[in-house]
Amino acid sequence: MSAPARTGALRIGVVCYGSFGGSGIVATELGLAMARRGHFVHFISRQAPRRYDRRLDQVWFHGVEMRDYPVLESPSYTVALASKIVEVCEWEGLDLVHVHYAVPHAASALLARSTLGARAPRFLTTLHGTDTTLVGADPAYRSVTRHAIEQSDGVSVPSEFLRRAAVQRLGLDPALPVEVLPNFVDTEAFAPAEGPNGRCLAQLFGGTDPALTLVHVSNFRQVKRTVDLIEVFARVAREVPARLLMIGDGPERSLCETRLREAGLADRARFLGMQEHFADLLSRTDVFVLPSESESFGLAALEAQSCGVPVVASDAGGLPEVVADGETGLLAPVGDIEALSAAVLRLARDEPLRRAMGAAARARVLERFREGPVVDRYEDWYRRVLG
Ligand code: GMT
Repeated sequence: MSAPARTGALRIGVVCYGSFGGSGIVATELGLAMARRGHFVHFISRQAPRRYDRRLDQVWFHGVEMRDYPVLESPSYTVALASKIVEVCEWEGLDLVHVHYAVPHAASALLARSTLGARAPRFLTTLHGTDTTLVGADPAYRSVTRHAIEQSDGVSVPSEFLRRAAVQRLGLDPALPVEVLPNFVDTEAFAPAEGPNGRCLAQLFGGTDPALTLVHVSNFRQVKRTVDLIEVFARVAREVPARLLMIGDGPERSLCETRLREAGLADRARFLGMQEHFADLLSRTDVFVLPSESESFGLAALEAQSCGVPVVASDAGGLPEVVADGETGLLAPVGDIEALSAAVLRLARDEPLRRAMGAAARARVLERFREGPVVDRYEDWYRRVLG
């Protein structure tokens, strides 16, 4: 297998979760962007990543086969994934394998590299958030996850926050070189609304009342604190005409719907569930709200800002690196319902401020988080690791 020229096409393996989570989206969008640049990209996961585009040349998907036998406690995804990585490396002659979300992907990669020996490609690991702050930090996973990350040929994180958290929570060697490569967004796909405003929202809410539309997008896991958002919405709706758009699905969704019904506000909210294409709708809302307990970055907040929608969020984790407090949105302490509500009401009552923050949000995304320049940085990282 000839070593890739520093400028030649690379053969890249991408390991990720195919689910809707931010890490799967970043992994998929990065892989597709690399394929559009002429590289050969092989996705390896349980199910095809959500935004995986089968029409693109030079993109393949390899499903991890899980086999269950009575003797096994449970099918071993870690071993099955490692075997699939070995197989794809051997058959496709990969130059590097980039795993997203360390648990258990970094361990599978380490196992695959050990199996391949001298034939092994380079292995890179990107930490995405809960693999570091929650799951990976759990004593049940911590020691092997830390070791596997430290054995990677390269490590990246999306924020300075997560770089620090990897040392503080996972005990990663502080001397380990870690690249900070932020989430990125297709600023043409996620762009400010054009044409008559509110068309879609009027259909959705069955009326064109000039209500302020709050929006939230997530996997409704506990870490998102979506119930806080319901509390905030109830306070805001008492003060101004408001409606709430909830996009995504997950364990806390039913509780949110129950709380809204209890508050007599169910008619003011729409839950759309998982959505593949929601950028146009997102661009027609007024304030994006993300009250998370923790966020390594906050990809959904980035996508909202790219649409020119100001963000009200908790000052958790990497969010202050994404939302410029007072410039592109407003931040408040985690769990502080009063402060979050006051921030939303401040934007609700000041349209010029809301528009100015939306414009500043768009400008900042174009300057710092546009897909092209960030993918350039990933590609540069790949080539540096390949030497
Ligand atoms: O947002 C989620 O909870 C899904 C999670 C994941 O692991 O896929 O997303 C993480 O990775 C995203 C992409 O790097 C980040 O934008 C999210 O902030 C991060 N989530 C958390 O840290 C909770």
